[in-house]
Amino acid sequence: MAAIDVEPTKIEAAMRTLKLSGHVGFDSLPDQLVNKSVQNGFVFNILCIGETGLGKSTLMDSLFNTNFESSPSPHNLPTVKLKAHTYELQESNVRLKLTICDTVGYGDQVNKEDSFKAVVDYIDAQFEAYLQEELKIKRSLPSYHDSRLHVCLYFICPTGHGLKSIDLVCMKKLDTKVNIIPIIAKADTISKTELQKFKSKIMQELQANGVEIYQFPVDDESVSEVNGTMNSHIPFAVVGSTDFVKIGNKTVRARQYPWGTVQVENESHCDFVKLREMLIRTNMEDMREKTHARHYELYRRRRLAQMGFSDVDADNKPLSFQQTFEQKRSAHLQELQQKEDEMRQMFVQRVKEKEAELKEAEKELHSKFDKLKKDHTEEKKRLEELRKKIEDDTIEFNRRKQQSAQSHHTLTLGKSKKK
Ligand SMILES: Nc1nc2c(ncn2[C@@H]2O[C@H](COP(=O)(O)OP(=O)(O)OP(=O)(O)O)[C@@H](O)[C@H]2O)c(=O)[nH]1
Ligand SMILES: [Mg+2]
Repeated sequence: MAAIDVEPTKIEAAMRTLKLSGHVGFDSLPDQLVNKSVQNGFVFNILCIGETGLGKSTLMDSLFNTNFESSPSPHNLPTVKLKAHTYELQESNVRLKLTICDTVGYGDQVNKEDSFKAVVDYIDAQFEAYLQEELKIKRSLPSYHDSRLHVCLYFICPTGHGLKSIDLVCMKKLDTKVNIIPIIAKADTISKTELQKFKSKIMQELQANGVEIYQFPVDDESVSEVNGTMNSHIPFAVVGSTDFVKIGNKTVRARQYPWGTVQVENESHCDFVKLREMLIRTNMEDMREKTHARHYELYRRRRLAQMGFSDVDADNKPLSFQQTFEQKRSAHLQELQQKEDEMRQMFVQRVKEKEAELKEAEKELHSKFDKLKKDHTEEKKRLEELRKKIEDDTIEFNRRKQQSAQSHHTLTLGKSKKK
């Protein structure tokens, strides 16, 4: 078809800009898009990585202003596991299918070397499921529940001393697979001056180890300023709480201590509001988009290359999917043919070997039979001779017996005549 053969550059060359003389109506396209998206609802998947009891569930409850009713995890698991829960949330007319995926037992093992493996496998499994759906002939992506993780909140222990090696190793392994936002958990346990030092130490360590964390995008003018400023506040120091405290005439989410109250949504107390602003209110769509266009794309490219697909041939010349498929198909058929030939040859060889073996056995049997036959004949001859000899002996015996009977009779007769 000629239309397919036209190169993109040629299409552009033939393009002209025209002015409309009246209202046509395609300026409603963005609205149509918004309506359709609202109708379909949205999906957002959060991965929370952090040691047991670091406040992951409490922060999720605080962020979405609800109670996800999660239960505490055990501390003595032999391996790290991932637990995902999906919730349907609605705010005005916007429906959000939210999945929160939690690490269970992270950092609890004595040997923490493989702690990241379960997480990497889980992320890859979600990419793989999406890829398999995409590769189906009859695919249903619009109704498919996309479980790919859009963001990873990495909970850093508020030690004040910098990152642990498990943090660095894990984030390094994940930085090409998911948008990472590092956060300092339970930030109410660090003093104000320590916190600043802690934050810059963490950033230094991340940089020194080449860990790429998610940067809020600054290319969109409407949010570039706020995103730019927020990028300099990473890692956010957050506090979560499920308790509410009355302050003045307002009830706020807070943590109460004997010496005072930490308000979760007070910006001078912690960065919770900044995190919520960036994660939910400003950049949720960017994270969804980056997951698809960057992380999933990378996974897909690697997997297709693994399966033997490529956009170029050995000489770096463009190759279509169909060409690659046909090449692979013919190579596969050739391989099959070769295997079939090999198997046939092997079969013939085996049959020949078996035939020779059988012939040898037959020969052996024949010679055994001949020997037996010869032995039998000799035995028969010997027995015949023996029989003949016995017969002769019997005849001789009978003859002698008769002879002796006769001589005895004559002798008796002679005696009686004398009387
Ligand atoms: N000081 C302080 N304590 C917190 C904070 N967030 C949560 N906690 C407390 O830490 C404990 C554990 O909180 P969770 O939210 O259950 O922690 P988690 O990480 O979900 O724990 P697991 O799911 O069991 O791994 C609870 O007693 C919380 O009240 C915080 O920001 N500061
Ligand atoms: Mg929890």
